[in-house]
Amino acid sequence: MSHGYTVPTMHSIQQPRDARRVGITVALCIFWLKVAVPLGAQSNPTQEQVTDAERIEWFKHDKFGMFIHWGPYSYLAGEWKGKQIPVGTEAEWIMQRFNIPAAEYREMAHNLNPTQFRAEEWVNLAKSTGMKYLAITAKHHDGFAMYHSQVSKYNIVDWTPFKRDPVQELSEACRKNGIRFCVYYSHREDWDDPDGYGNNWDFDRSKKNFNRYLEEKSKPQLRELLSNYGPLGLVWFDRGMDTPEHARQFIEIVRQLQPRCLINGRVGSYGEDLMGDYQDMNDNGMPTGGLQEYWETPQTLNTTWGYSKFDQQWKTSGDVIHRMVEIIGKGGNYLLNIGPMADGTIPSPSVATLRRVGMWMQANSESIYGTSASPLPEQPWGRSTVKGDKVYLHVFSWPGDGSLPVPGLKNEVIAAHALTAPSRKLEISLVNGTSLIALPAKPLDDLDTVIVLQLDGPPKVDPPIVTQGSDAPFELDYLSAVTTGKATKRFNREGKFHIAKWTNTQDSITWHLLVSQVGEYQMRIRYSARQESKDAKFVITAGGQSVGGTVVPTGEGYQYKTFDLDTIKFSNAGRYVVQIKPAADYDHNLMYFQLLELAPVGPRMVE
Ligand code: H79
Repeated sequence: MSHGYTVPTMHSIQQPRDARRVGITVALCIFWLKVAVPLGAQSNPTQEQVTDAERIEWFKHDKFGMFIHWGPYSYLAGEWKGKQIPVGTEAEWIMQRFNIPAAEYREMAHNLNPTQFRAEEWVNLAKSTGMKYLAITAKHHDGFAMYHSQVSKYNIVDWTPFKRDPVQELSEACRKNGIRFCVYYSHREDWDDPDGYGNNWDFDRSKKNFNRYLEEKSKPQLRELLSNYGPLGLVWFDRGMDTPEHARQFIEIVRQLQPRCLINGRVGSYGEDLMGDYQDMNDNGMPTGGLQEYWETPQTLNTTWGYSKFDQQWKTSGDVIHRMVEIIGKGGNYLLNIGPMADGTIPSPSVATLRRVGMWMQANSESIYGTSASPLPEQPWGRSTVKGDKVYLHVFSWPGDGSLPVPGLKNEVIAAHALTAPSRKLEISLVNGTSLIALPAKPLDDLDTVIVLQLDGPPKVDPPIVTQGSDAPFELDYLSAVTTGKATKRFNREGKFHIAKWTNTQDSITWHLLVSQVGEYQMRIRYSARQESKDAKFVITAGGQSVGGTVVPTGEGYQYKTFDLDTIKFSNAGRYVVQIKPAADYDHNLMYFQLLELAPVGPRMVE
């Protein structure tokens, strides 16, 4: 292995930049488009047909996965020439944060030599934690391949003394142990490639030929990963893509080579339409609930993805279990990251935490796998998950009086028991519509004791009723809204929530209000809207009144603004229904709705 810096092989075989830009790029584009079976790819002769629902079935069942961030940045461990990545930010971004020249970073990468790496041990840790899928950074933004790539010598086999392929070893260990093997691939960002996104300190942004990067590195490497490591559970893309068209090309490659492989939403441009099979929340994003497309949230165990020797801000096992239940109880998947050290050792606090989570999972995983979002709201004592006619109550804080209140369930509760003590039936009483479960004196697990409720059918609850504080406005947000038609609760690129996809009069959003202050209310609406929505009309109905409005574009992306509307009057105290819908049928989204506020105006009476 040469330790002197050599021009990257991939680049060195290429002609001078100018020639490369014109001729070779075009030729290669055509080559890839026509041949499309590079580098030992197995084509998909049967062209197996898989429906979207079939493809995502395992993912919705399995819920919990292991994310692994591992690369040359792990060797730096958050430090470059005495400068530190501040704790709380991502150590795998070190090359970008300190504008490390690609040539120096490449030199450094020769040092990666994970002699302590044992694929079987990593996979066993995932398995014993109850994780069902495992996704490793095959290439992060720094451009270094953690597998044996033929596309670029800048990979762990050809570039380091290690000379082994960890992606290969992990894929085999996963298969042996029944874990779905998945890869993370940063398809847009590449700080090593002169034409990739992100490195503007070495490479002149205006001279970049992004298409060359896509055709000569990103797509060929993706094809390698899909061709050489057996069936993949999913490809986890990151940072989005510059255009939907480019994103579609990546989707097409995955579909063609592995029709069963899932694609996460970050393959796309974070635009209006979901691209790929499911949405990823923001990094470390916590859900507020109510989302209507399937989603996952990637999360760290401390505050970095790649290993940092400085970051000791570890989540506890309790944090992890509570987050997991919160996420799964709101309808998503939990992808929890470890950042192994450069030598292949997993930091011991991570291992200790995961072991405790694994103990809990061993006894309680019935309340996790195969469950779905719970219609029960958050409770002061914990959260819940649902499977068929069962509700799993996850009790994080044990009630002092030994009585667990479960308000709002419209079903009959037939029986109750702790998940780990099924033979001991718990008494159930009903007081003013609230079921009270008589608990044992002490929790059976300090972190989360699961109580199973057997119901007379799938759980049913009334739609939430929005109440008002004295003089405070009603806040009608996406979460308490009931949607019909195509109106969909989603999150945007910045992780902000809104309602989108409503185009015609059948697509409405509705709230139930309990009015206690009689009188006039000023309505204010908060939304973001694209130019296409200019002058679209909407109508708000409440208490027999009807108020119209016209959409005003708010600029590119998601710039939420608040607009005053007319007033409405609630003449009597009591229940009201408020609804918003498009006033006509459009061929575009009405608006990205966030909030309707009803603020009391003038003198009024409290009844
Ligand atoms: O792989 C992990 C992150 O590196 C990656 N996604 C997860 C799964 C990621 N890609 N982009 N981002 C995260 C957005 C990150 C922005 C930041 Fe920064 C990096 C904030 C702090 C460091 C950029 C550089 C903005 C400030 C400095």
